[in-house]
Amino acid sequence: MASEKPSIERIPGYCALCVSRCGSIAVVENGRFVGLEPDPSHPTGQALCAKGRAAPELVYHADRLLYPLQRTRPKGDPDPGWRRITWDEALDLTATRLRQLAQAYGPESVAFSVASPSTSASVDSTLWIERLMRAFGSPNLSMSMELCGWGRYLATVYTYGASVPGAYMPDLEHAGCILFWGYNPNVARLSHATATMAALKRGARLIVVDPRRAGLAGRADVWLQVRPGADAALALALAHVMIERGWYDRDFIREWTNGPLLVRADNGRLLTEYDLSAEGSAQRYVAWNEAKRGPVLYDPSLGRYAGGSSDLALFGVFTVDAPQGKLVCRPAFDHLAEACRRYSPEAAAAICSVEPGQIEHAAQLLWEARPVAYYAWSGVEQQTNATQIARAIAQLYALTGSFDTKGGNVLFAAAPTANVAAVTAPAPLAPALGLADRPLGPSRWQHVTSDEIYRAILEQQPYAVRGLVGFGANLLVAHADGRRGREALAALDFYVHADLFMNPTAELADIVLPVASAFEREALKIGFEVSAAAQALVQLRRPVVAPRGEARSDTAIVFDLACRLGLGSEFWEGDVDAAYRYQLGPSDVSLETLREQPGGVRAPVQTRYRKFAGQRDGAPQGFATPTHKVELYSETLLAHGYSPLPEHVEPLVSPQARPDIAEHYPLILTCAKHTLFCESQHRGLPSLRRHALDPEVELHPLAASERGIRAGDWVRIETSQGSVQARARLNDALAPNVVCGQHGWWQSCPEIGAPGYDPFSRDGANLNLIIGNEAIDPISGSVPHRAYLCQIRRMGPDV
Ligand SMILES: Nc1nc2c(c(=O)[nH]1)N[C@H]1C(S)=C(S)[C@@H](COP(=O)(O)OP(=O)(O)OC[C@H]3O[C@@H](n4cnc5c(=O)[nH]c(N)nc54)[C@H](O)[C@@H]3O)O[C@H]1N2
Ligand SMILES: Nc1nc2c(c(=O)[nH]1)N[C@H]1C(S)=C(S)[C@@H](COP(=O)(O)OP(=O)(O)OC[C@H]3O[C@@H](n4cnc5c(=O)[nH]c(N)nc54)[C@H](O)[C@@H]3O)O[C@H]1N2
Ligand code: SF4
Ligand SMILES: [Mo]
Repeated sequence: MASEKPSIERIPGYCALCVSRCGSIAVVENGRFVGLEPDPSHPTGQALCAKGRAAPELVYHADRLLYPLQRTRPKGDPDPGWRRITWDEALDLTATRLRQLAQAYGPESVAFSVASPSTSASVDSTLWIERLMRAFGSPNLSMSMELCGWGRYLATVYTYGASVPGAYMPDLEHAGCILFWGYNPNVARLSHATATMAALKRGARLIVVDPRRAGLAGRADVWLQVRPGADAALALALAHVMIERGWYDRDFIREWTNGPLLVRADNGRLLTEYDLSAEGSAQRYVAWNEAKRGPVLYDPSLGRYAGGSSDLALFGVFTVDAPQGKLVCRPAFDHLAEACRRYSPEAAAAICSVEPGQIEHAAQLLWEARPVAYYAWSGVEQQTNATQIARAIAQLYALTGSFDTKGGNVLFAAAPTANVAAVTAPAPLAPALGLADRPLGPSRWQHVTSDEIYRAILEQQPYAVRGLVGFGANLLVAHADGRRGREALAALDFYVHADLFMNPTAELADIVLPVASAFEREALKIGFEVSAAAQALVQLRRPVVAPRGEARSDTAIVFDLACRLGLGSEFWEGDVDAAYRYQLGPSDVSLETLREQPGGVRAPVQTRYRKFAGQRDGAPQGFATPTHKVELYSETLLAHGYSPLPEHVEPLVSPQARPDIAEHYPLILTCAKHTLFCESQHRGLPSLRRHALDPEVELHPLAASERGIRAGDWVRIETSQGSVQARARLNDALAPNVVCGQHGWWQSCPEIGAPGYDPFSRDGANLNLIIGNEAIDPISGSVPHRAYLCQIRRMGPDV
């Protein structure tokens, strides 16, 4: 019998399921998406992970949301009574309710939440969602900054005036030494993992800081097995060794950091010209010139020291004449060196559990194998001392002089585009929820924590939040304290949630909107981050197949909703192509060219290095900080009552900080991502779940045997907040007092008989249910997901 030849289409694009955005080819057979393959011609297309290969399963999953739904029964009722409605009904109702809330209580009473772009295709729409939020007038966006983005995107602004890493990405292609700190690209970002393997092959050195021997730690020249959350002590110790041995870039420190600026002994402020004379400017700073043996002025607007920088003192005590008498001062760098001196390798070892010899070795490698390229991520983000860790690593990095040099952390050139997250006619925004409590934290950039939203709903503090517009975000599972979150979301006047699946957070919505997956929609991506060539690529991803049911892209939802809210003028009256054209305006790339070339277009841009040294208006460009230098010493932090220098602060829930808790819960609890799943997703996909049936907790064989636990036993993870279940996995490369859990378990996979887990019950496996939200980072609000205290018990009839 003659069979018809199948029609096979191969569509170039990229997988948008996680931050890696791997270049890929989608295979479509007779109109059905059947496979995703790597596209080695794409700068991120060397390989795909199992999740990417499972993309067709995701698209055709039986639980996909296909139609807009409206709740017909009260929240809290086990049956929400979902009723299918039309898009017009869903969006008209949403627009009406949101407008009512804005009129009655101000637009700040509506918060927006978005699934993190690192774990989802929300990246296709985040700029437009932010634009909608600003056009609507809300300052409250929850996008996991306190869990995943603070150190990488915002905290380092206080040191470099820009995010490092984040904006300044590791130039793995040319690095001499790669430093991964609380970051495991083998699991988290395949494109970085392959680039690192290539770098190792050509002889680059690698340092990994991780309590677990995970991923590339096994390939590292030095693996520093830090105690969870004690990372700042380690960074300060590395800096100490480098400063003591003279292993730092003196020219960079003198010319480009605020290290030479004198600090007044009496008040800790940077000495200014105004301190020296009433006619002087408080905007000009003072350093000590050793050749002249006297003070010299530094004017940030000119970016220059009178007499140049080569003779500036970095160490010493200097006395200057001031109208009110003599002022004793020391250079900021001397203060930094002193702060680091408290962390000799021996002293630090007692805190962070890394051997002194290894600290010396790593410090030497950082110096001798430079240029250094680094990436730090969630291992050091979800910490109660996340800001201090980010600062300590940032100042350590400054010592190497590798910033924005070839092979260092570089702002790769991308096609210039219009900033579409900002609106054309911005209305004044109310302060974001957390701003009064943590004025230097994410709220400064309109990012709020989920806990701040819960407080605003339940306690109307600092003001009431009554509405929530959710694009994905599974807040109740992502964050500590999901039970309080559930109570809060149930108390909202109105909650609309757009998603691929009905997650435990969406279940509390009034309206649920079905979202097209990344493979059913078009998206524009400017730059692929992992190298200069990748960042120059602009790609308009084609839809592979039509959306299932009535699903629509987030972008389409945003534009349609905006028009119904009367904000059409900010959204090209709903014309997404017109919006893309506006976005691409400053680039030399047209929408038509992008449509013709689905594999992407290289923008005609060239990455330059050391941009800070380039001239602008007759002065060096410098850094976007108050002193226009890298701020090793931060007066901004000082002015808000924080330490101007990085310091080690004990994690707030650790054996040292809370011996009272440790008496009952002696083990340090950390966690890590799953290779097969993104955060709280993907457990319903049979090809993935088959290889990871149950939630697991890793512990050392000694810790296990002391508790009568064998590999594979079901155990209870108990903390002062409650307990959940997991299966024991033994790992003899862990410290005996450290255990590592997994978060994100709730979904079932009936096809292979794998169960779901109630995320709010002790019989479930939601790790974040047993992490408290009281102890948080005083600057960012980051939570202790990566350093907490627990006990593990084998489950039996009574446990
Ligand atoms: N204990 C512990 N907790 C953690 C972490 C940890 O390591 N340990 N990690 C934290 C981190 S780093 C993060 S970023 C957060 C993540 O938390 P979230 O940002 O909430 O991410 P996910 O749990 O992946 O949930 C994503 C949701 O978005 C939906 N979705 C996927 N793609 C799209 C899309 O294109 N559009 C829309 N509208 N929806 C989509 C998915 O179906 C899913 O419901 O969790 C954090 N929580
Ligand atoms: N497969 C997969 N890929 C993902 C995700 C996913 O869930 N699954 N999520 C995406 C998201 S949202 C993010 S934010 C990224 C995150 O990417 P990563 O930050 O790389 O993710 P993790 O594996 O959670 O954490 C990295 C390492 O930090 C270590 N660690 C734990 N505690 C500490 C500590 O106290 N100090 C130090 N130095 N290290 C510690 C862990 O052992 C782990 O190996 O991955 C993205 N990609
Ligand atoms: S690492 Fe996997 S999930 Fe992430 S973009 Fe690549 S293929 Fe997709
Ligand atoms: Mo994340």
